[in-house]
Amino acid sequence: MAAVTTPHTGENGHGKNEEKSYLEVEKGLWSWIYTLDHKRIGVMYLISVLISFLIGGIFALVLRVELFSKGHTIMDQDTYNRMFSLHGVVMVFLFIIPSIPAALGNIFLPIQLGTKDVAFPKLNLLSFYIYVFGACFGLYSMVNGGVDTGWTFYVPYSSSSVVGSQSSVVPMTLAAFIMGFSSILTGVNFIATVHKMRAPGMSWRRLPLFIWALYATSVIQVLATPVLAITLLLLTMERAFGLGIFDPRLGGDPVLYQHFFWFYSHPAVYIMIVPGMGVVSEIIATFSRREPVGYMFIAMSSLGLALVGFLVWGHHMFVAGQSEYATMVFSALTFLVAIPSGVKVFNWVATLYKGSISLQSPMLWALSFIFLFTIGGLTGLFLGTLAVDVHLHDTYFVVAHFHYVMVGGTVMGFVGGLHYWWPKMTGKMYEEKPAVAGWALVFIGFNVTFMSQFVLGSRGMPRRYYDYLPEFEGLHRMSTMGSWILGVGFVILLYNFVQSLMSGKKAPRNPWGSAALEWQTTTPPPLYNFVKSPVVTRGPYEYHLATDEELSED
Ligand code: HEM
Ligand SMILES: [Cu+2]
Repeated sequence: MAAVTTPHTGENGHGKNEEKSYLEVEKGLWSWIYTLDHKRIGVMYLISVLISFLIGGIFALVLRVELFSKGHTIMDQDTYNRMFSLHGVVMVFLFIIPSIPAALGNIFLPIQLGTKDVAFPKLNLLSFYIYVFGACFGLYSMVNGGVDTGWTFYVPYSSSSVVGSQSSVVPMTLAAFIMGFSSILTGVNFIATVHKMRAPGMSWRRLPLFIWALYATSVIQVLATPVLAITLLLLTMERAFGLGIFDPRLGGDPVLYQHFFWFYSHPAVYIMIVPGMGVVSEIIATFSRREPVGYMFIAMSSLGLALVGFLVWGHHMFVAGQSEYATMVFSALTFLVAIPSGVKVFNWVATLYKGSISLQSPMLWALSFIFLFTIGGLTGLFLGTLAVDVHLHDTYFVVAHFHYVMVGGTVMGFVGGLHYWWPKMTGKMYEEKPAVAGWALVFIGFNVTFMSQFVLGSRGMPRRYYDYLPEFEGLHRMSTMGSWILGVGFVILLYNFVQSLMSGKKAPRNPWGSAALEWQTTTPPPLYNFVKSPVVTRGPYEYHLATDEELSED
């Protein structure tokens, strides 16, 4: 990458401090707590979301143990309800929504843009602390009785303290409310950064696909999250003062709650998946050593998903008492999602075709993403088909579908991105063999866990049930055993990362031979990302210009 100092960035590139890596310029806890460096903030997010993933994952494993055999296995019904609600809330609000944008995005968006930091570094730190503050409310409600409403907080169950739920709905919805602000602020920051902070020569057509994905995600975060915030605020007021907005006993309308909730939460599915798609686009280009086929199509389909994501929320309410006309329109609109999704999958596959593929661990995750997300997406079409959904609604088919999208999509993208960028972030290499072993176990375990749930659901096993009929026991056992394989896979991955931090080999500047900008700076990057501010003279995937000489200079 041609990197020369430009006159107006003179303060960058002087003195020894600028050449030290961001991990070394300052030491000690306070230098992290007060840091305004986007990379350090990203690392703090990364640690937080990994802790959340661990908590949510333990809940998942415990849930599956309860379902291993019918009847009472290890817990009573109420505890089960709390467990699956907490699993859902933690996974959605504390883990997958912030995972890629706030952790990996924070670290790599400015570097990929060739700039020193995000547009508003203080706002960035504030978003992190808002996230932590919100998460603390969540943790408080977990130890204070938990919630048993499901992660959707559907009314009247959540609004009524007389019927049903006696649980900590208020602190938990406040947690989601507060974390929403963190999400909005990160979105605003990224949008401003992409518009205003690009390095000279970094035109829109040269933006890495990860940036396009984060940009589309940020638009959704800014537009949709306020709706959730207001909904949860109304719910809290309803619960505290008996307002009667949603609760039918007070003259409210529970379907109204569902409209509000899904007007955020369907777009939120794209907050989860679009960044994963961005990561996958980067990995596929690097490990096929090829410019992505249909670069602009991949970029624009991210914006397309962001747009149609706003039009389909009613598919969650086909059987909730929505008008028949509305159900038909939402069903038809839902199929539109297939277009941008299909565009992406076709372009990735076309990139792989004739690419010179190297099957290193990040690539394994990217390929799994394509495979599993395709299954998740196609089964979404089943659920979007009115007549089929009447049968499948609220069965395990839905549970399997959204796990294929959220775990098969987002988590694969996140873990793949973690392997891809790990050397750049930490300056250390991990071992490839355990990385592949961990991947294999996660991939197999995941399919055993959730493929069986498609079958369970299509045979009529309802979701969120503590107990089931004897004929479902075999498949439930299979699912639970799959979750153990999955769990072991993640433990190996974690072990490998920890091992790499303690005794990993030093990472070279560009271990994968990528042409993209973030690999051209030193490893780990210096405080302001580049010792000399770069001037971009070509696109991020133009491999023919990355000469052997460039690739070997470390
Ligand atoms: C890593 C990302 C994951 C995310 C984002 C996620 C998300 C969710 C959500 C939102 C729910 C709530 C479902 C509902 O509304 O009823 C849920 C339920 C559930 N999840 Fe996960 N999950 C993840 C991983 C896992 C894993 C790895 C397992 C198994 C080992 C698992 C097992 C379950 C089970 C058993 C339920 C309860 C199903 C029910 O009773 O209806 N999840 N998950
Ligand atoms: Cu939806």
